[in-house]
Amino acid sequence: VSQEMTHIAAPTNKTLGPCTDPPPKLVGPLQVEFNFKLTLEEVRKVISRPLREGGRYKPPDCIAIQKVAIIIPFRNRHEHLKHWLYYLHPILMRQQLDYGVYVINQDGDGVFNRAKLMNAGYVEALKQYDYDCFVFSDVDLVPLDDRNIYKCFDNPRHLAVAMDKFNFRLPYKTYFGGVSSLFKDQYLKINGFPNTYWGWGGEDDDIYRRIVFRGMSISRPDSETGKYKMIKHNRDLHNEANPKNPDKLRHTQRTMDEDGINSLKYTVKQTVKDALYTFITVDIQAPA
Ligand code: UDH
Repeated sequence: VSQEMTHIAAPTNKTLGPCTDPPPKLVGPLQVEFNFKLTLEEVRKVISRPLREGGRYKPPDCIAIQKVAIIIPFRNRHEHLKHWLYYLHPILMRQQLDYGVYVINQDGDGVFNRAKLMNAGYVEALKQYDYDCFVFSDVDLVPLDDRNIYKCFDNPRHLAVAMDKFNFRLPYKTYFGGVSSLFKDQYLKINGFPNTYWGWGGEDDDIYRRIVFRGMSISRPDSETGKYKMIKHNRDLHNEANPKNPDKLRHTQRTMDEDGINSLKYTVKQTVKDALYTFITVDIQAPA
């Protein structure tokens, strides 16, 4: 009897081969606009069928080349998040990634801290799955070409190289803001990101410097593939430019060993698994 049971229960699908590189279903340049309203329910209706709870996906017909956690630092940008989900999920599916979307929501009204939220996202995503690659993305950036693959490379990758707000160019040569990706070992080699950049500015330059000080360089797509459209917005409350941040950059080489993933302290207040994303609210001990 037990043999029969085993036979019946055995999976009928054949073993999957690796996904081809580059992915065969990419279309290249994309039409993206933000001048329409949509509800989360509508996005769920259009997008969520192939997803597993928490915004997880695996290509059904091949083994993905990487397991990618997408980390979004967040507070009070639900309108942007809907657009991001609406555009990114189909792109990430065409890119045939084994991925999950983690929205890391800063609890309370204290000063915002983008890099510390991304550190918390790294830790929390790893509690959910054995990810090997981490993509860190602002919630208001949508790629204009699906050949810009949300995966990791031989060096830390800067993906958002040609944003519309900077006239589709890098604003300066060492810019590392917006969207980036690092393998787990690349991230650990730089002790993760700084936790001490409160308010707007500087943390992306600190991360750039960490990478260079650890002997790595920056991988980038070309400026056609790396085009992005940003959702226009005003400066948020509680994220004012912090005049102390630029000065901190002079000390990165010395401080990076003490300030990073090895000194990260936060608590999880709540985790909610939506169909389209995992929403994790964290207390990062922000100054008022
Ligand atoms: N973020 C939030 N909530 C906040 C602040 C920041 O979710 O209150 C996240 C979000 O993912 C955002 C990212 O952090 O995309 C970066 O923050 P930002 O959008 O404020 O930074 P950016 O440099 O804009 O894109 C700066 C202010 C632009 C004012 C322009 C006025 N014309």
